[in-house]
Formats: sequence, structure tokens, C-alpha cells
Amino acid sequence: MKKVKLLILGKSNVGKSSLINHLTQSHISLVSNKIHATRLSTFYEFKLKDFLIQFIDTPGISISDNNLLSKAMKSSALKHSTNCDLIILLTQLQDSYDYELDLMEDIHFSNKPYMICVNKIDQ
Ligand SMILES: Nc1nc2c(ncn2[C@@H]2O[C@H](COP(=O)(O)OP(=O)(O)O)[C@@H](O)[C@H]2O)c(=O)[nH]1
Ligand SMILES: [Mg+2]
Repeated sequence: MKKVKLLILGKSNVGKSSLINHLTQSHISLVSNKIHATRLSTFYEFKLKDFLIQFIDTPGISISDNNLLSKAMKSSALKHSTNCDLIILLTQLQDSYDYELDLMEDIHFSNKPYMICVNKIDQ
């Protein structure tokens, strides 16, 4: 069975965990409206036809915050980019995309295929 690893990146609260919940049709991922509900990256696996899909849910990476916890969370999330098959950058309609543009530099550097998805289209 082929294993496919999907790394989900994005700001806190854009709906990364909700998306994984929806796609895996369960409620195993932690969802909340609090910032940094997922402090450490979390792995979820499910089978789809002949594939074993693994989602890597990451905490929102605080690029603007210069504190140690933010830096540790960012490097912890990005280290998964070395062995994933696809990076999904999740975003939402907002005033500024500085955060995403910053993250795109790391995504380009990883040389992995990626897609940018826009969530909360109901808003
Ligand atoms: N309106 C709206 N709210 C959403 C959507 N997806 C997630 N949310 C809400 O956004 C908040 C943060 O979701 P969460 O999955 O914890 O975000 P994460 O920090 O990126 O993992 C929760 O209150 C969700 O219910 C969506 O498509 N539309
Ligand atoms: Mg989350």
C-alpha cells in the first residue's frame, strides 16, 4: 500500500484541524477557536482505496513572533517538509498575506509540490 504524506501549514485558526477532521470524516483532530490549539505536530492516518494517507497537522507558525516557543513551533512544523509528498498551505480571506508570503519562502526552499487552499469561503 502506498503511503502519501500531506503536510498542512498555515496560520493559527485558519481551520487546518477542521479540514483534516472533515477529510477524515471523524473528530480525531483537535479543533478550537483558541490560538495554538495544536502545539505539536499531530499525525492522522486513514486508508483511501489503495493508499494510506497521512496528514501532518501543524500548529500555526508564528513568523512575526520572535519568542522561543514560536521559533521552536516553526522549525518543528517545517522539518516535516523534508519527508512529505505534498504541502498544503491553508489560508483565508484576510487583510494581509505577509505571513503566507514569508512561509512561501520556506515552502519553495523545500522543493516539494504544494497547493495553496483558501478556507472559510462561507465568510
Ligand atoms: N466560518 C468558518 N469557520 C471555520 C471553517 N473551518 C474552520 N472554522 C472555524 O475556525 C476555528 C479554528 O479552526 P481550527 O481547525 O482549530 O484551526 P487551526 O488552528 O488552523 O487548526 C474554529 O472555530 C472552526 O470551527 C470554515 O470553513 N468556515
Ligand atoms: Mg489546529
